[in-house]
Amino acid sequence: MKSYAAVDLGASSGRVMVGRAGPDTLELAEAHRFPNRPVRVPEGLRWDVLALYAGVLDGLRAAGSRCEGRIDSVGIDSWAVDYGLLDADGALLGNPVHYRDGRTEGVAEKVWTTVPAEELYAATGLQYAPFNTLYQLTAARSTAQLAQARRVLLMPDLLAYWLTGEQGTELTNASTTQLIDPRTRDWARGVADRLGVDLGLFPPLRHPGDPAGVLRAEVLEETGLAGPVPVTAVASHDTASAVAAVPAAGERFAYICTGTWSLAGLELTAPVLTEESRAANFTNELGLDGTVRYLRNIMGLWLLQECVRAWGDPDLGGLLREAAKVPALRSVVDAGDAAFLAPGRMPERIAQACRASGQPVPGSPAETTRCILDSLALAHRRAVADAQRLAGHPVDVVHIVGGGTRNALLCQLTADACGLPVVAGPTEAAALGNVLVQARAHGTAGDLAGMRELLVRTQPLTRYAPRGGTARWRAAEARLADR
Ligand code: LFR
Repeated sequence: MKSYAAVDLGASSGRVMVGRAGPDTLELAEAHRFPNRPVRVPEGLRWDVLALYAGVLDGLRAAGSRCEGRIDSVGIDSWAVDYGLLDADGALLGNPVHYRDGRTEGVAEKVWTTVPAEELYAATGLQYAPFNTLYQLTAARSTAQLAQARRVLLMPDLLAYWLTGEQGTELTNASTTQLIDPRTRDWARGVADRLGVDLGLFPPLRHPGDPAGVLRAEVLEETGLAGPVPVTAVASHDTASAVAAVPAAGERFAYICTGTWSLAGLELTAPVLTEESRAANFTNELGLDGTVRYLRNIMGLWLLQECVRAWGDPDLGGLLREAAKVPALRSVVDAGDAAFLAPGRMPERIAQACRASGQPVPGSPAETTRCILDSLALAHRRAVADAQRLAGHPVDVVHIVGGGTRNALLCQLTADACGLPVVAGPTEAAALGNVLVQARAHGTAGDLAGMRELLVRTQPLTRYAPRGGTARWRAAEARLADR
């Protein structure tokens, strides 16, 4: 059996996991977890990428000590869209900008005066989100840093570069830039030309499973690993790795990758580029093996994380138990609303959204928590239903993967709201998808269907049956739509 290190970086924490995979085995253990704390400096909100890299090195050392210093490969996945700029010497220019930074406000509207939103969608299939890399690069246009930049590296590609000295642009993550054509799975050169984006700044595309270099000698020394250790490109967008690890049998399934975000949708074989799909703000991101991740971004547990932070970090278990006792569906907010994107004052912002829509204003933390979970379940219901309709692809089951699988109330409410059975698990889906792609590249895992069979056989899954009462969810949905 081989051992793989999966570096999985989320918006609030990073982890290095050790995965062991064989024909009938798939095990995952956490070697190291570290916080990912964005920092607000006078210029705006930035990622502390050096702290992340230090966490990765610590994690590789911890991973090695679990495997007598022998790791067969390393793979890196992270959140999407963000990037670092390198100068002509290959040195990083400044801290990467956080996608929740305000610099992209109003930028999309300016871009659309050159390439109308409809054309942009038809060419790239990407949802509107203010932080798409295209808008970030446009916002950075007149900055000294971009003028000096000779390279753009997406976050996992930047860390891989520091580990190996080699540069590439991994495709699944590149598909979130709004500069990729999901039909050709190559750069959308026409769009880039019209918008003055220099695609030459990106190193060549690489695909999940491609070799991405070997750990540099200094990295081996610092981590105590025995070389050579190859780095393998995985589906480096965390959501792409998580979708690869959805333990589905067959094709009639929807998934919700839960964590800071809820990414809810379908796995398709071709993008849906219709005007109706654009209006519903569905995205066509690229997945493993020619698949398309047709999904909607929903604010996700970010809403709760930000409230919990504002409340001074009370015990989450207790809060959820209290929230379960609060009457259902008293007030709901639109969990897809970009108004909730920026950090800060979340309980007040949720209260304000309820007040403005003439609903009871949640008072206690338990009531606010209930409002958030009901709103998320409702947004899950809408996304699963809209995706099926827009793609003409019916489903019988909803898979929930990621951190939200630990939240039994959210899983049950999602089953109730969707009126479909929910299968929850695995929690560490992104890390498992990361490991499986490495295992396949190194000869110990099968195709996507084979990977999923292995997941079904090896991972603990929890099932939630819908408890009825879909009419109440339908009514809540109509109420929200009316406002
Ligand atoms: C989830 C995720 C989403 C992406 C958002 C911002 O971690 O990668 O898929 O839309 O973060 O990058």
